[in-house]
Amino acid sequence: MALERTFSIIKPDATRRNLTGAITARFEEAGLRVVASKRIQLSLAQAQEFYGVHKDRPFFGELTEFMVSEPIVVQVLEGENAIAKNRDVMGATNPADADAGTIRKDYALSIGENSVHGSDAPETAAQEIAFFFSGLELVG
Ligand code: RTP
Ligand code: MG
Repeated sequence: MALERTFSIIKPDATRRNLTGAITARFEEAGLRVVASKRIQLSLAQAQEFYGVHKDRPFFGELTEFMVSEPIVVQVLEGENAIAKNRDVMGATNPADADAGTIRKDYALSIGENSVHGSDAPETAAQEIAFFFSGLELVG
């Protein structure tokens, strides 16, 4: 299979606890290469736009407030089958349901403060990468 790219966020609960390196190591150990990475502070408007698909869900306010509560680290990960591989390494949304050895099992605090985001399909990966990065910032 050809190389694929996916978009990842190390969320505020994880940056706050200095888990950026540990989480990045999990990606690299799984064979995903970090081809772009930056630490940023999202505005509330940016968080609401990024999570627009969830705007009618009961957790939307909580989620967007959480995502602006501390800086985040946004990354583009590249590898074979990167989207599925990244979601395997992340584990289930709710850490109580996540498999042993996954990032969310080991680090997530709750279903909301669950340490990482990862794109769920090729179309969303492309959109999410373009939301945060210019082509010049992607160095394969
Ligand atoms: P993500 O998009 O962050 O990679 O996570 P996901 O696909 O596993 O989860 P999704 O259903 O897309 O939900 C997006 C994020 O919203 C928060 N959430 N809170 N309180 C709740 O019931 C609840 N449900 C979801 C989580 O931070 C989740 O990652
Ligand atoms: Mg999702």
